Amino acid sequence: MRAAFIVLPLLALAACQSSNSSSMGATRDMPPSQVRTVQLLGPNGELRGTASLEARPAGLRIAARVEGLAPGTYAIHYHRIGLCTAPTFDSAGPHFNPLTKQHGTENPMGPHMGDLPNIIVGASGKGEITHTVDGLMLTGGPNALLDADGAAVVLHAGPDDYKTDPSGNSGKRIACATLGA
Ligand SMILES: [Cu+2]
Repeated sequence: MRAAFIVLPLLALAACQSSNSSSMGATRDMPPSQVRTVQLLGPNGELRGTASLEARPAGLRIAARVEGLAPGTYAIHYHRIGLCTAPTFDSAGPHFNPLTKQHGTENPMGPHMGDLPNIIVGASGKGEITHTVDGLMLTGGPNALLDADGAAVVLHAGPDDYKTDPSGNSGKRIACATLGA
């Protein structure tokens, strides 16, 4: 029952975005779905990128873009709490991990549902990923990212090694986006 109240405004949001998000492939060839676009902000509120999340039947798809970064490899994850308090963003808590696994797609005891592939940033200072986490939902069910305390998308200073629990040795948190409940 609770999901019904949440889905309606999201459908309106998805409709608004369909006119200008074709490059993200967010709504093409699909029934209306839950889409959310959020901004990744640094410790001083500077824009570091955007993330568009789309709930699909198979799972949750993310299309994330970053900009204004030094060339390198940057970890990005879903974290458990929808609170981005600068400058450390520790407020976002650990990775979203409803199945109580260890971290990393290369960890035999992993991965977290919040684990995502690294973003590679080239000389332009920009980078992007698209990725779907199977079984992850925005709302509804035990694996819903948007539980009572929401969730966050967090960008890290370094690469995720995909195996070191609990955070892939990915370094400090350099940008954060709140996903409200
Ligand atoms: Cu993280």
